[in-house]
Amino acid sequence: MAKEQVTVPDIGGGEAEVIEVLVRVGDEVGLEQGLVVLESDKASMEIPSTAAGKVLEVLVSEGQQLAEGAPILVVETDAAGGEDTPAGVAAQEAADEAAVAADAPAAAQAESRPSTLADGAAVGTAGGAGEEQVVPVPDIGTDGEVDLVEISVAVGDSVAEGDSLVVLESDKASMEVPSPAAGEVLEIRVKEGQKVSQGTELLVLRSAGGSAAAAVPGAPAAEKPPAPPPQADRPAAPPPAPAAPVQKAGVSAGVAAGADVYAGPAVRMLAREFGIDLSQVKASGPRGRILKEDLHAFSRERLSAPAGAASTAGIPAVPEVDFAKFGEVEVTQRSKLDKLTSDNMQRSWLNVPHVTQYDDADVTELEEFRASLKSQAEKRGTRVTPLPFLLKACAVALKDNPKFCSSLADGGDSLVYKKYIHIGIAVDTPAGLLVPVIRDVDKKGIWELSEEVLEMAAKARERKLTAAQMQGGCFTISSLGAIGGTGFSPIINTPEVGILGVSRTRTAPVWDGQAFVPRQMLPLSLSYDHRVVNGADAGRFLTQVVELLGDIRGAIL
Ligand code: CAO
Repeated sequence: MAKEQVTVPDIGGGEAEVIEVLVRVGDEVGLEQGLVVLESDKASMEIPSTAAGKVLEVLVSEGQQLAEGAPILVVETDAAGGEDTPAGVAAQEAADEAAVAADAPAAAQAESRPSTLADGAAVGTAGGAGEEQVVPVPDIGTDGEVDLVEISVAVGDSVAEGDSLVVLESDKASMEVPSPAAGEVLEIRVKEGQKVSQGTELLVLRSAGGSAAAAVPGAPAAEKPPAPPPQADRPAAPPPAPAAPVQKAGVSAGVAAGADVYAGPAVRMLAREFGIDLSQVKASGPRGRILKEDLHAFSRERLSAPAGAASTAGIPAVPEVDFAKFGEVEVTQRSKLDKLTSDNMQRSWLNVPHVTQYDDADVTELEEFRASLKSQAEKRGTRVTPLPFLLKACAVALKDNPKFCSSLADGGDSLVYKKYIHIGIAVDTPAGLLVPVIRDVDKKGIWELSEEVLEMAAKARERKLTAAQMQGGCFTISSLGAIGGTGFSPIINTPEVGILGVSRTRTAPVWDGQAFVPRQMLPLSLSYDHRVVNGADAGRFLTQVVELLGDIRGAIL
């Protein structure tokens, strides 16, 4: 009998979080058996055992950050030898190396080494828009074959650079292959279910721009633009969107597709075996990860449901209609972001009893003050819209009305009061709705907020927001002021409990006690979760926001 310590192999540098521990003390493990699931910001991966035997000690727990070499567990093996003998260590190192070669997370590896296949070989004239290029499977960190589990595009689709083209899956990781350039899909050269390896030609793309397509066959990889690392099995646009928060979307590709779903390779494989569409499964794992138990629960629920049962929450499904019977139609695929938003809107609408309260703020003086800042703003290279003032006013009201800064927990038994003031702003982008979060609004001034709003909105429109930049909001502002309208009822961005809708400022006659005078009136609508916030709380909150906007000194002092 000997004791062997299993450590984290080369995971491509940096640290990764333990999101699942797959074994317990006393378990018998075999060589290559998954021990823990690690997740970095690029990939999630199962770490295989480099020793066979009985688990004596588990040295990690969920949530812990691990780097290469960190001990995971101690296994009692059949081999003769002392504890941690040099031979044992050498064997361990050899095994680690083998594990790296075979199993290291594809995404992490792809990131840590130069791309050998860059992003596609041009088959047309090099350079310039309209060029055709073949997109192959990039360096996926293994020479072996992996399954092509989903084709995310169709011939004729327009794709942006970085859009997912296909989803690949090995027994250790799943990853999306991003488009190397913006363009149109001319031909698809693979089928779902097919085995592929590095270099397999996936599709032909006619590039819209030309820069990425300027790669010439045979040119050294280093001269080509680096391939964006394959994305891990996480939704592309994670967290909140106002009424469009995180969570996973449905995937149209049918049973067990779920490329937008956050789940590990083993779960995806099981879902395919069971014929389960992962987008329908409720996740209970950390940060919305679907676990095997969730699949079992889903199957049990489905089996016990009466035949022909209604859709989720017992609500009868809207029947599908063949609109082509009535005239010409065009069917388009919805973007992932649209589907995420759709799911989140529905979840919030069905789960949360919404009430919306309306009021108008007299922003006449505020608008004068804002106008007076114009030349200063130009000098600073920024511009000041009403939004930073709304952020400041809400920050004060959130502090004074802490229920608006809370979320339900423990199935409704507890309320979590957040001591920070992070506010999300809904941003309308060509791809759909995104909600970057402005942190510590209470601690920032108008100039800083103006710059941050502009920066976040620009990042949102360029799809450059990180997951972290869309998480942690306490409250959301959805401003349609630049677009128009006199009022609307925003849907709460759960698990937050309030959202402020902002419509267009208009000049309205206001009675000053002696006469009607023209005033600049800003329509506001506050939707709140009536399980947490009652009407009086909401009345106080909105009245305070209106007062602060009427005399902004109270908010910015
Ligand atoms: N009334 C009148 N004018 C307004 C206004 C209001 N309430 N709010 C903004 N404006 C003006 C701005 O002042 C700016 O004009 P000036 O440059 O002359 O000052 C102009 O409208 C354009 O503003 P903007 O849109 O560039 O900036 P913003 O700070 O008002 O908003 C952002 C930023 C990102 C919130 C906005 O661009 C956006 O995407 N809004 C849509 C949000 C959305 O879709 N909500 C719905 C979610 S639920 O489906």
